[in-house]
Amino acid sequence: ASTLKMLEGITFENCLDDGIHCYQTNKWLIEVAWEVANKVGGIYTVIRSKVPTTKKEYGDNYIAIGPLNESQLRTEVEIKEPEIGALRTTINLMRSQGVGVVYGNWLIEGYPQVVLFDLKTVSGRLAKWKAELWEHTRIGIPDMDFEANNTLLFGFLVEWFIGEFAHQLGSDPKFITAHFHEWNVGVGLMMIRARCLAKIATIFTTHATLLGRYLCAGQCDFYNNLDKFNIDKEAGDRGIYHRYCIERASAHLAHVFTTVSQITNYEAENLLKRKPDLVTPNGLGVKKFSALHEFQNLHALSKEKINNFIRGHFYGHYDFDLDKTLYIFSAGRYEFSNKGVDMFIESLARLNHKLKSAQSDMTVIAFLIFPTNTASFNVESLKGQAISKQLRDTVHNLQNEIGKRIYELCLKGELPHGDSILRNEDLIELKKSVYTSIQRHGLPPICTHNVVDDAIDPILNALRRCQLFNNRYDRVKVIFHPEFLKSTSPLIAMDYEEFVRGCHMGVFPSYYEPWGYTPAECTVMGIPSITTNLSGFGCFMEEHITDPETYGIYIVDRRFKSSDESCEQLAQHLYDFTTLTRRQRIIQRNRTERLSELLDWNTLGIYYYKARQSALLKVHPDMKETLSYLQPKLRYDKPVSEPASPSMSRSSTPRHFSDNEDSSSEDDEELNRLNSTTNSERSFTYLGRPKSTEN
Ligand code: G6P
Ligand code: 1S3
Repeated sequence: ASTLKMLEGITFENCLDDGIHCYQTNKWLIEVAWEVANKVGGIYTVIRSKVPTTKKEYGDNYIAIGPLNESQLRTEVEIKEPEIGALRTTINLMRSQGVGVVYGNWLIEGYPQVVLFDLKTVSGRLAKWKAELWEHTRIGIPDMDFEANNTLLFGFLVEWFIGEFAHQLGSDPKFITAHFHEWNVGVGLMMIRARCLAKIATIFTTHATLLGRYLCAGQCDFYNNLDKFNIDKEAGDRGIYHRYCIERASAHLAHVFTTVSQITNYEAENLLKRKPDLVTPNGLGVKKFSALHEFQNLHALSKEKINNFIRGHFYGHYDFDLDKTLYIFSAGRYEFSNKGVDMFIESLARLNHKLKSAQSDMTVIAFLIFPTNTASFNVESLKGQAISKQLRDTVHNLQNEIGKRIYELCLKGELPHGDSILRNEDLIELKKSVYTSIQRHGLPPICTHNVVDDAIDPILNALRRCQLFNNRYDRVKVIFHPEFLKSTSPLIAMDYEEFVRGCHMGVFPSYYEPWGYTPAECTVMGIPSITTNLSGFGCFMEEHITDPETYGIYIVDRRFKSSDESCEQLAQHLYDFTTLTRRQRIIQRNRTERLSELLDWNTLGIYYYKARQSALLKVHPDMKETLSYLQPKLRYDKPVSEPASPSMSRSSTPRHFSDNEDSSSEDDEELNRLNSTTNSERSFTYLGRPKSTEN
């Protein structure tokens, strides 16, 4: 924020002026999401990472509400009782009516207060509330849709809570905003409006549309037909009409409707029939390092851990040079075509062919991390790790022994030679380990686990169809890890963040991706990534960066090209990446990491701020004069050392140098400059103008 202040005199913190006085103005924010203290997917990341910025504005007048998930409660929440006041009275009143309410602090940065409802305790009210929903909205929820029934119970509880809380705050002027995320909490918003709760400003944010997700998964030409779908019929055909109605009603009833990207903005306009008032892009809590090269060191450390796994996994076939090996990966919710896993695998096959034809000495190892049902670890994978560990231990012991022997000899004034250092019995010990490690029947496995539906698993079948079997002659090797990464795993003992840091590139060629946190996470860790112009993140980066490729953000065109052309473009990006020298990769990582500030909530929080102010204005038009508005303009120009028309290499890559080349180059200057640049000197602008100049 200090950068922004220096540059323009207007910062996110400036706009928090009324936030600083939120106690005096009685300003409250209640954020409602299914994923509050309940990790399911991307919305958890949105809420969690945004908390520190939100709390800057609201302090303890921020309350997050979610459903109680007992399996996560102990690790996510410190349970407490609220202090005396409106919140405590509200919770106690609900409890006295038999509602199970857990209050506490979410164990995340910012330590916000959370209210969680135990839906079991109100199941007896389902029929009554269903009837009431029908009365107000004519939306009927089928009995067998267990999930939708739960969303109904939750919605009624949220409305009850907010209504009571507003009442308990008393008759003084108060400014309450209730922000709802995604269709599954929409009933709460609908009931606030249906029961005409006065002066509650409501916001509905959709992170994807129900129909969009379903239609895309069905292999249709989604984007060219967005304005042509018979949406009621499509929803009915898929058995989600009632859910769709809740989503659409929530979007229409909210004072302010927002979504996470321009592409979903367009989708929502067509499928929900309301154009979002605002796009609220997703940010991240960016870790600030005191020295910029720190994240590069972390890359090297994490990569070494991956190297260890690879040595074991490819035992008996370990004939490639890890110094000339690149680790790329894709990861996420297992939606095969929506997340572009189909295209990734096809491009890997093409990359394999390109590398072989060019007789490249590079090896690419592609990890696919998509959880699905598994029976157990693959025995071959475990065996590989055990064998390499045994060899490592043998060598380590021997190393110690040899060290001692040399020391003993030297003490006696002798110099070590051949047999006196490495004895016959040592060689026998080594031979045993080496022979076990080279005797392998079959190829290194393409999957680390036994997948339950092996024969019909889409990833396994695509790998088989493309003949990516980890043969010696393959320059592209593949490893499907059908489970999220854990630091306690006997195979890849790393958590996700550590793993990403150790890789060279993340590849996310999504077809349906309203935002896409995975490439954003790569970016803030300084890891280049490939995404598409159908993902919210890809479009956002294209909009704000003059030449994204120079910053390690590759965007495949899946919108205006055929799948075959997109696949070729992806394979070419991957191939070009293999031609970079280590030096160029380091420079590129520095540039990628520079984009962190763009994705930081300290920057992007402004959009949520705007949404809240707009919603409050709708219910308190008298506030108008006191609000200041900003029009953020974020732009990253080409890196200074990037020539306007590159003399060598493709325009997207840092300039070409060999690893040994003399170091008096422009990119050296860039390396030095980057290593000494402080955050406040980065070429990042943020332009503001007051509300009065806006239309
Ligand atoms: C970081 C480290 C360097 C290391 C390099 C490897 O930049 O600071 O010491 O040589 O990573 O880069 P690579 O792209 O080959 O993994
Ligand atoms: C959604 O989660 P998903 O992976 O099902 O919400 C995320 C947070 O806004 C978003 O990043 C993602 O693209 C959406 O698809």
